[in-house]
Amino acid sequence: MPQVTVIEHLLLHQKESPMATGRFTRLLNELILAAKIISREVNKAGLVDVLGFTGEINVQGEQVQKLDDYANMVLIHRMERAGVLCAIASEENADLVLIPDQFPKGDYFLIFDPLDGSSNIDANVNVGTIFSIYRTKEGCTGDKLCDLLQRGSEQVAAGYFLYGTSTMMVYTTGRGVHGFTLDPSVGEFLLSHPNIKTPETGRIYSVNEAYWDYWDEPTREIVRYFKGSDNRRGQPYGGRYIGSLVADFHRNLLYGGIFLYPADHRDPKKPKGKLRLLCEASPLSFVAAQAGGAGSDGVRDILSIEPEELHQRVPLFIGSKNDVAMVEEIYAKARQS
Ligand code: AFP
Repeated sequence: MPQVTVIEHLLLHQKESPMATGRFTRLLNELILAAKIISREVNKAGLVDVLGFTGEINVQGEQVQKLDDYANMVLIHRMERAGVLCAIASEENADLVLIPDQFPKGDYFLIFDPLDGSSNIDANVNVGTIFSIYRTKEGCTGDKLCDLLQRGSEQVAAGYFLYGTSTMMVYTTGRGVHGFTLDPSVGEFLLSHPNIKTPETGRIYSVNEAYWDYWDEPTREIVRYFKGSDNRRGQPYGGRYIGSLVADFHRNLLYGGIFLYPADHRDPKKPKGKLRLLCEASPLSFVAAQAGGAGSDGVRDILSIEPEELHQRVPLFIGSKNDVAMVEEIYAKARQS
């Protein structure tokens, strides 16, 4: 079987993809290199002193794990030198990461979650890097947030690296979703999952049901729908929840299903749920949509939401199209009654 790398794939489809400019290819190359370095560290996590906490608290008020810190540092170090970015934003940094004056700037804006699911690292559970890429508007200097923030529908590319049984890269430039698996013997991501399509109706629901008491009645009705037998399948969906969004999302993308992280109405810390619009919900919703699925906050398509702040949180219902539509339908009925 001919083996195709990510960059070859991008270049082969250059005609369909206006993204395959030299600058975008460079951006992707640097991102891939950073992910390979992170993957190498994640893979030896049990062997060297990289597990546990650094003792610091990040912008989300969470303890920073050493590997989070490392992944963030590798990404920033590589990407600020790439010469193609106008600014960078990370889940781990409160403010924009500006491109230092000694490096050339470009016209892309990169947002990432360096190591999603990191609270699972010590248990050897799959974690991942989620990324989202925008082109900046003309005249943007990269130091004003208001010039950089755009709706998810404006993303030029998005995807994730999953550090699991093998390391994978799944991404879209708006022309389908493609998955590549890292072959450690050659050090390249090779095309393994061309043109991923997710089933229109899934068979898995993924939610942290421990929050049942914190949900409003329509949210409980939604979860009852998936776990009961009075649904489109005529039988309960299988319950699967890793607690590592990128891993839960990836499994559901391949098998069909829905991931839910609703608003916690009684938790003042999470009035909009826990997940972040820009570095988690938007990029994964772009991937889901390109695979034939959808992402919603229960009312609107995630990709249509106008961001107001860098670390904005949003309720997230993402996965198979019909399952996400059912969530919106139940919330809409509840609003009318
Ligand atoms: P960490 O990066 O702190 O592990 O958080 C992971 C995450 O943001 C996302 O990956 C999970 O889906 C979600 O949190 C799990 O949250 P709960 O523990 O509240 O279910």
